[in-house]
Amino acid sequence: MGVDGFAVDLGGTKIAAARIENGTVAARLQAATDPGADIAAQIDRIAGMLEQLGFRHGDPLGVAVAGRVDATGRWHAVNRNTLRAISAAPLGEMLCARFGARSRALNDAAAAALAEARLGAGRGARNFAFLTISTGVGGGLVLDGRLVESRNGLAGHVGFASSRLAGDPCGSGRIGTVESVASGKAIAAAAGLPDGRAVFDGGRHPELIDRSAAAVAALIADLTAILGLDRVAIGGSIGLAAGYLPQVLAHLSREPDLFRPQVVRAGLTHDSGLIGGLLAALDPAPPPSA
Ligand code: BMX
Repeated sequence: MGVDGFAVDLGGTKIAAARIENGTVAARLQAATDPGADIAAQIDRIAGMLEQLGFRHGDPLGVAVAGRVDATGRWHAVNRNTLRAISAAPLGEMLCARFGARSRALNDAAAAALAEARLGAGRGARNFAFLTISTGVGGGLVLDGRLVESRNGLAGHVGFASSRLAGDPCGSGRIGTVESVASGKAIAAAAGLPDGRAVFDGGRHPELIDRSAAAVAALIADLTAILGLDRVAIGGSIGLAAGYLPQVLAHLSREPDLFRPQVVRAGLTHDSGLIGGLLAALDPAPPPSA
């Protein structure tokens, strides 16, 4: 069965929509995410983009979203500062009603992990993690070829683990998370700039980029201690920015060998979430058992 259909990747900063043919993006649209929009407005935005791409009701559709999607298909922001109007929203149900029964929603980083494990940088790795350093810090864990999921949709949200480099409140309600120092939003807030990429592009505040890389390196070592990771792929607008991965590797090199898995760039780069969303729609794993 070919990987053919449509996908949407709704992140905290941008929405991408794509027509996918034989596992690669054939056409792609992108727009800014409205962080204050409710689910109806988010779905209307998605519908407009899909229509431009030639989507027809009933076509396979994967929708990868920032936030957690629980086993009932309800969508919840974990970082409530990123998506302010999304709480227990009936995403699965509304997607099926609007776009047909072959639509499927899941977390964006989990989708990307699935794509990287099957078709990208994770191929051949037994215990694999994908990390996105973007608006937030997201993750997906694929152990023995199976995506780690939980009924509440929280599994893989590694950005909300604690960091010794952090101490400020996080939009998740925790204090001192990896996301609160390493994400694009955290870097931008510390620099007083509109977004993390502006910090990169301006070449200012290298200490903030370095702190992000150090926090991500420590997270990788922690996850390796817990899960025995063989390989980690790094994606996301910050994760894929020139010079970022070498800084993560430099910090990771100070860890003992035992806690240093192979760390590489996401092979599918900015398309991981899109391709993973469609993979999930084409082969919907049964919801996690109770
Ligand atoms: C946050 C969280 C995750 C998401 C990650 C990356 C929200 C709204 N988001 O940790 O669900 O996977 O950010 O999201 O709770 P992105 O917007 O950077 O792609």
